[in-house]
Order: sequence, then C-alpha cells, then structure tokens
Amino acid sequence: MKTIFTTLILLLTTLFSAVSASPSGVSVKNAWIAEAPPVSKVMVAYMSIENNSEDDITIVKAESDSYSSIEFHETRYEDGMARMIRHDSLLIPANSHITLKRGDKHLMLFNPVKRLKAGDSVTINLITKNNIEKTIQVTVKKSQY
Ligand SMILES: [Cu+2]
Repeated sequence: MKTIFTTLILLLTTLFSAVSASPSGVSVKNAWIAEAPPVSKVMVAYMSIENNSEDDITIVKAESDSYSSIEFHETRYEDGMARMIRHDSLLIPANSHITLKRGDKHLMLFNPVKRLKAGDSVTINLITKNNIEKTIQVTVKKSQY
C-alpha cells in the first residue's frame, strides 16, 4: 500500500511540473530586423529574450530559411573602434532576460535568400542546448538611428 501511495505522489508531482512548465520557458519580445541596402550580404536582428523558467537556458543555434546562416554576435568598442565578437551560444539566466540591441549583442543574419524590405516577415528558429526549438516571426523594419 505504501508503495502505491509513493508511486501516486511521484506521478502527481511529475504531472504537475509538466503542466506548470511552458514548452520552452523562452519568450521573445520586440523582435525586429533592420532593413539593409539591397547590396548588403548581412542583416541584423534585435530582440528581447525572456527565460521564464527556474533553469538557465542556453541557445546554441539559430536558423532560418531566409538566410544561409545566423551567428550570435556582440559589438564591443575599443579605442573608439567598434568590432564584432562571435559567441557560440546565448545564455539567458533563470527568471531573467537578455536584450539584443544596437551596439550590443545581436543576431547576425548572413546572405538573405531574397531582398527583404521593411514590412517583410522572417521566421527564425532558436534551438536550445536541450534541443528545444522556439520559432519566432520577425518583421523587417526601417533602421532606427
Ligand atoms: Cu554582427
């Protein structure tokens, strides 16, 4: 009887945590891609990525049918010169968020498959270390300076 009771408790606990956790724990807000000149081979995406879970989330890959590849970049300023550093992943601490913004972290989008103009929408998949996929729709907007 005790064993059945323990099993029942375990089962209920498992069910409960499965229901309370959102699929990825990741939500993305204010995502946009800066419109680039027609000749440009690269574009940049900015967004706020929230982690609503109790565990750190590491995004290890980003991909889109609209680009040949996507890299995680960060702009750093040294002696008044801006240069971009490539990161292997993006860490979003538990119950926190990171902001990808101009002059800071961003998604670098390489080789758009077609000319993307303000108003166009692009699908990007973010993939976490635990292989959870988060699909987001990102609108291209006129660059804001
Ligand atoms: Cu970059």
